[in-house]
Amino acid sequence: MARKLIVVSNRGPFRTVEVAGQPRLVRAAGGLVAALDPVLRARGGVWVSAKQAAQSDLVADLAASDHPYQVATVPLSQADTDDFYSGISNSLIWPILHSMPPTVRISPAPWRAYEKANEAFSQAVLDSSSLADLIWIQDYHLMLMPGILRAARERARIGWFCHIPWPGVELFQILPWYRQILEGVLGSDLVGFHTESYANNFLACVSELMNYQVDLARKTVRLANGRTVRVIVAPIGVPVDEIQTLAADPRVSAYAEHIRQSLGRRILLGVDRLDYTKGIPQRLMAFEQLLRADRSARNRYAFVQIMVPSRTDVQAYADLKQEIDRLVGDINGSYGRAGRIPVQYMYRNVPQDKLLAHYLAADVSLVTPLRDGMNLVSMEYCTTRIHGGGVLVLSEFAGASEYLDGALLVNPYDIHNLANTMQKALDMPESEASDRMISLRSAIHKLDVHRWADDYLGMLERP
Ligand code: ADQ
Repeated sequence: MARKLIVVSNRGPFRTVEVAGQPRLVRAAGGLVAALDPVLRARGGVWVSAKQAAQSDLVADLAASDHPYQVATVPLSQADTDDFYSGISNSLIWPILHSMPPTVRISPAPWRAYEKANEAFSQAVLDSSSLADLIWIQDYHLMLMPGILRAARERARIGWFCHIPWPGVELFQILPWYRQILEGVLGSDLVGFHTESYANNFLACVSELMNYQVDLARKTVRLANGRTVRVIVAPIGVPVDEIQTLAADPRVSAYAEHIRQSLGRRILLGVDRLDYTKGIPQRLMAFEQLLRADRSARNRYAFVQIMVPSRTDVQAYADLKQEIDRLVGDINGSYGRAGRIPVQYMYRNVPQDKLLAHYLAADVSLVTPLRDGMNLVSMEYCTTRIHGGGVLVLSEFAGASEYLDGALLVNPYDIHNLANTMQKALDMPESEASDRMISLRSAIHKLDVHRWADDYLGMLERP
């Protein structure tokens, strides 16, 4: 019998919204939830995550319902959450792992909150699991957890997966706690990354900063106590069948048609969490160049940017929102007229069927992050193109660019080239777009998220 799966991540599968004055749980946005929710639905298990305000009773109701997997929550104080989540994880670790060193000062106080949070998550897992279970820890918020669990349960099967990039040694060691972090991650049996270069960067950090034997060819680390940690490249994908089924729903295609009719122009689409790694201002500046270069462009093209609010309590995110608002205002002020607004901009969570309708409606998908672990939006776009067509413009700094043959690759820092690539995508002959999409869709099928989980968990299960 398959072992029970315990998935652990900071954010869980739900967020709370208010409907008619009552709190209600809906699926959270973001790549990690988009990937793991279908896996747990198919396989069952427990998802352990931080308790969000107002969620506890609703989660208890879920336990009593026929939800396909269990949900357990870890209570953290508001002060610890602020320091652990916003202070350390999202203000320091996130930018450094994306090779974007922060300008904030590193102070010793919040690190204790990161340790405490990792201890609290570990205790919750120890309380709700047995030695036979597979424990799969997700992402950079919980890098100490494998080490804490290992100290408590020497023979547990523990995996850790990094959803974001791993930088080179010189950047990683900016984090004053780099030893503790590496020691923590190495509590795992299996460490996973999206790409070869992230895995190699991690091994280089272990090799240069720790006193352990690293075998670069085999991707293993031998610890002082003789235990071996395996490092693997396990590129994530999207739930292909689920997305295709939804994309084929006539209500979704009718809504896509409605979007096309109401805009009445060819559509370029951006879909992102609002994050400075996603390159949204650069994309807007490139669109502005395209409009500036050709007076007729404003009548022919519309740019739809959908952004989900994210980390609003971190200053850099609030600043970015202002910058984007200003850019959108400038472009629409300069090039728009009644009924012909160049940039249509939504800043909210969009339900999945509506999101897929936008993918279906879009002639060009602009996925141009400055750096991105993988990027699921690029794959969601190609998965919805069940009738072929559509062009993907993809940053060469997204992990996905290593797998998605058929995309038009761009350097998102080079605004001029980005504008030219947008134009090239819009002008691409149908036969070329169709050939490229065939190649992209073949890559997407190989990257299916269920295959990703099966491969990873299969390896974690084997000692
Ligand atoms: P993210 O940084 O969140 O994920 P991404 O992989 O693109 O980035 O996933 C974003 C998800 O949010 C997609 O499923 C998208 O559909 C959804 N989304 C975006 N805007 C939305 C909106 N307005 N409303 C509703 N949903 C919206 C992290 C890493 C990535 C990595 C994933 C998975 O940063 O590099 O690919 O984890 O490992």
